[in-house]
Amino acid sequence: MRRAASAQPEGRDAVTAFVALGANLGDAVNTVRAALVALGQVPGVRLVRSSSLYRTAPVNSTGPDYINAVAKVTTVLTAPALLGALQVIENGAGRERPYRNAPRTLDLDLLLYGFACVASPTLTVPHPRMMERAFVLVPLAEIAPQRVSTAQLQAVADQAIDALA
Ligand code: PH2
Ligand code: MG
Ligand code: MG
Repeated sequence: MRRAASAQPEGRDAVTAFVALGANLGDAVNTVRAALVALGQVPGVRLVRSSSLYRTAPVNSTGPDYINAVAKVTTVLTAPALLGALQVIENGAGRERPYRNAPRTLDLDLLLYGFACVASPTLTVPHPRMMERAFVLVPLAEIAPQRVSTAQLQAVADQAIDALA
């Protein structure tokens, strides 16, 4: 059945997507909180839910502990357009990319875009390393338990992760 024309001005059905947030330079807690607000203010994006903030040790990275979280959004943007919006927010937080997995003021990764699989030179969805990382799976399971299995959580159970009080 076709939707009423006014329900979706862009003419696209909204897709549920999940975004991972991480930061370990500067005031990481405030940066992640501000990024959640900024995400919800992107035209064509609605912030539906955000996980708790978690403190995690760097994984294949260096520097202070990370603050991590996951956000659930609905969006009428395409996956590449959503990725572009995430990069604008990262850059606004002063993100620099001196080398792979360098400590960072803010990292926003597109984890899941509906149930789509995307494999382009600039974007891979589902995120190729998400299943290896407690700092992604634990907050994702908090807000979308149906998207993470018990076995997947078990596989990362050795990685320390603490919800912030
Ligand atoms: N991000 C990385 C590499 N390592 N470790 C933690 N704890 N949290 C992160 O967000 C993180 C990481 C690459 O994006
Ligand atoms: Mg990342
Ligand atoms: Mg990234």
